[in-house]
This record gives sequence, C-alpha cells and structure tokens, in this order.
Amino acid sequence: MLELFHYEPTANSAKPLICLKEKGLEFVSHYVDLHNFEQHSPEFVKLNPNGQVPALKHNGEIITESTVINEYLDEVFPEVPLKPDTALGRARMRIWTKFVDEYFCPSLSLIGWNNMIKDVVAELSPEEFEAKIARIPLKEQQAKWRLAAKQAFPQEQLDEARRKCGESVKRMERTLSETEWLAGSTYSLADIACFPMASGIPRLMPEFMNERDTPRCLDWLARMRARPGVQAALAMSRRPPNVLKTAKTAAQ
Ligand SMILES: N[C@@H](CCC(=O)N[C@@H](CS)C(=O)NCC(=O)O)C(=O)O
Repeated sequence: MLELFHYEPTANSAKPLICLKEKGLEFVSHYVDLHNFEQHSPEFVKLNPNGQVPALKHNGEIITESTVINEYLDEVFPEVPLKPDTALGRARMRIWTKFVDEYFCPSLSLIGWNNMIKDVVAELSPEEFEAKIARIPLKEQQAKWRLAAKQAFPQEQLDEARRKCGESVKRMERTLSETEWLAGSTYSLADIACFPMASGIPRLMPEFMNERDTPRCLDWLARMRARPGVQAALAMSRRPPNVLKTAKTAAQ
C-alpha cells in the first residue's frame, strides 16, 4: 500500500502528488497542515525526523525527499515511465531535479516564507510561538522560522533569492527553445519538479515570466496544466480559496 503525507499541491508536496497521479497509482492521502504545525508533531517527526513534507510510506517503509520519492515511484512502478529512455536523457533530467532542489526551490521558498509565515504565526502568543519553535527538529529550520515570523530576512538575501528565480526562468526558457520538455523530447520527472516552482511566477514575478520574454515557458506551463495527471494533483487542494488568496496576496 502507498501512503503519502503531504501538504497542498504546491512546492515539494506537489512533486509526488503529480507523479502518483500521472502514474494512475492508488494511494492513501494524509494531509499534513503546515499552518497548524502538524509537520512538527511527535507523530510526524517519527516518520520524517526533519519534520518536513512530503513523506511516502510504501509497504511500511518511509521514503523522504520529494525528488527521491519520485525516483523511487518511477523505479517501483515503471508501467507509466517518467524518465527518458536514454542515459543521456536521464542525466539531463537529474540535472534539472538537482537544480530545482538546490537552486530554484530554496530561492522561491525564502521569498514565500518571508511573505507568508508572519500570517501563520500572527495568532500565537510569544509563549505559544516558542513552544512551536521548540518542536522543530532541525536547528536551521528553527532559525528560518524565527526570521520569517518577523519578516526579517536580510534584504540582500531576498534580492539574491529573487535574482536566482529570474535565472531559473531564463534557464528554463533556453532549454525549452531547444526541446519540447525540460529533459528532451520526453515528459519526465524534470518537468514535474519544475512545475510547482514555476507555476506561480507569471503572477508573482511577471517581470521574469511573460509573453514577450519567455513565450516557451508560458507554452510549457499551459501544456503542463492541460495534463490530466497535473489537473488531478491540483484538484487535491484543501485550503479554502480565501486562505490561499490571502497567502497569494501576501506573497506579492
Ligand atoms: N528537500 C525536501 C524539502 C522538504 C520541505 O522543505 N518541505 C516544506 C514544504 S515544501 C516543509 O515541510 N516546510 C515546513 C517546515 O519546514 O516547517 C524535499 O524535497 O522533500
């Protein structure tokens, strides 16, 4: 049996959700509400000692890290393959998934955290906030939560993160001007990894992704959104639209 512990179909949670839906795999969905700090609960930390989503449970074993989860799913359930069939294609795919994990996602995440966490912790008293922080298993995440709660990331760090988002989009546009999908002619885990990061950019940072400068990225986004697997994953959103809207407005 497959079980996925995940948040909304955004960022790292969206990656395995899309992969599972693309493959048409049945799974039990466990929604972990990040706004209620459920990822830091003792029960969840037993599953993922990092206190982060997503986490996959398969035959009683836990697999963490969204990119690793997707590689695992593709290896164990190869009927609908999501990797190119050549070694070169797979290398290209992994360069993209690594790039998303190490460059694009952390940059976007910093900006998102700086804009959104303040609202998430707004209702907490200082004592309640400290109690929440104390449960976060990773010291570096504790520091990130503290800074984000005060919207106190240094401006130069935010500027650098924004610049890296712009570079990420340029890199996508260059690749998509040469090939149909990010890893070549085959739709792959590279596209799945990039989509959750890139999908909000035309709205949040239109100076980086727009009809004039990045038509191929916009065409790729439209092709991604037209895929039934992507649509099924996005349809798993649970937060009422007004909450999502608040978060989006705050992120602008
Ligand atoms: N490298 C991990 C990163 C996981 C991660 O950062 N998850 C975020 C959501 S996208 C999370 O759980 N954040 C809540 C927290 O850190 O408290 C992966 O790709 O799975």
